[in-house]
Amino acid sequence: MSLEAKIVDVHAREILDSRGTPTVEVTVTAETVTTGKKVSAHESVPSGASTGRFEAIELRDGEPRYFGLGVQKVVDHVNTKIREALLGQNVLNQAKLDRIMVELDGTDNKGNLGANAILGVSLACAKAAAKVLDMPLYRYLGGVGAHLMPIPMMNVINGGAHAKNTLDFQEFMIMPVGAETFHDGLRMGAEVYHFLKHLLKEEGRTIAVGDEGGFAPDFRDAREVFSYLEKAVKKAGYEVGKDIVFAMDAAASELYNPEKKCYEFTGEAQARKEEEQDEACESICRTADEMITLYEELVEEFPIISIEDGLHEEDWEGWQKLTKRLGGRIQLVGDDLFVTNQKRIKCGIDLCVGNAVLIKVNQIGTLSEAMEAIEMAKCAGYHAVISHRSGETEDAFIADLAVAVNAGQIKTGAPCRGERTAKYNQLLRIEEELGELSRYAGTGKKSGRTA
Ligand code: 2PG
Ligand code: MG
Repeated sequence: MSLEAKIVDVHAREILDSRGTPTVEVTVTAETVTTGKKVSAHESVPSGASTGRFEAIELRDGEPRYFGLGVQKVVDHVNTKIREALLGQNVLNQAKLDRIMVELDGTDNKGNLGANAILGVSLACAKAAAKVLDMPLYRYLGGVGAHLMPIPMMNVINGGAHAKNTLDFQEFMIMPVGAETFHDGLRMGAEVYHFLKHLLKEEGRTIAVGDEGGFAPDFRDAREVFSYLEKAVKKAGYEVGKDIVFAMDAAASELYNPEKKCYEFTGEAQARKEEEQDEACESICRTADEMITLYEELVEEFPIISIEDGLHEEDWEGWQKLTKRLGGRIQLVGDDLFVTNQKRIKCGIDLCVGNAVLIKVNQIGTLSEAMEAIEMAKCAGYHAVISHRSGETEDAFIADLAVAVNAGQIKTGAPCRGERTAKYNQLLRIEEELGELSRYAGTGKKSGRTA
């Protein structure tokens, strides 16, 4: 007889995320039928700033409290409709629980109950189930094969929608690929982060941080940022391109102007205007072709191994060109393009667009669908990168998920701000627990200092 643990309570509450904006937290309680043992687990829901148009719907109250951003309606959906539908169900039956909620919602985009309602319950159920079985979450989700520690993609310079500076591209990341272990990689990344801070300080630039913990001073453009990153890596005693490589998220949907049919770089124009007193520089616009050329140049000049959302979420043709020109050399990640949605990922695979999928559980709204999306990506030879949102909480579910599916990469911000380090610290715990079974997804060929 298979084990049964009945859901005896589902309860949601409104809490705050890392931007001081309300979000949902759900507690699920389950009782093992044979022993009467009760367990509870809670999990909260993240929220994006540069959200893709095709993401599942995040419901907000739209009332005066919290400037319309309250989630009391969502809390109510969990505490009434969803609770009623799930009471008595076996918490170990994740796929069925998720299906019940998807059917109860009845829409394609979870717009009735809210993806934030459904996801909170979905994740809390998985956590409760792991507790019923007395298993670590990554083991429950991934089974005996879960062992691969992801390379952190650490977003050390923030721009775009995550900072109020002149940087048009959103994220500039360092990846400690040369490390032999995850904890070694995390240390290398954190050291570079601190050297970067010194460099910025020395030059009198602000060291205030953006939403994901990266520094957010004004920069002229991507080239200037990557030059800084190179300097910081060298100062930290590591070899650029071998120990540490770079990645970026252009978040190009945010830059696209559909009327002008081009990508607008307002920050770059402003920086140029100030720096060169070039009054003529009102705006800088780039076509899709010019964007691809810019990426090619950057990839030539710097050891960039991954570019996310290089073009906007509806430009499949542009993405095909981008993939033809750069897909053989670097990772091209679809975030707003794929939105963790199997229909869009399938479309991308069929059109030979991109070669990696960013996985954000709240873009699709259930754990089962996110895991199916990972499976689909992997089967097609695409990488799956597990990702946080710019609005996060101290919960670390995605750390366990990254190891569970052996993703090999996790994007969860700078080594700074509690909601970012919560994920890195959970990975440290997992690595310690796995012991000799763990393997780091990097090359392990570090040439820099080993202290
Ligand atoms: C992204 C994410 C996370 P947001 O674009 O990849 O870094 O940002 O959560 O604001 O969509
Ligand atoms: Mg992105």
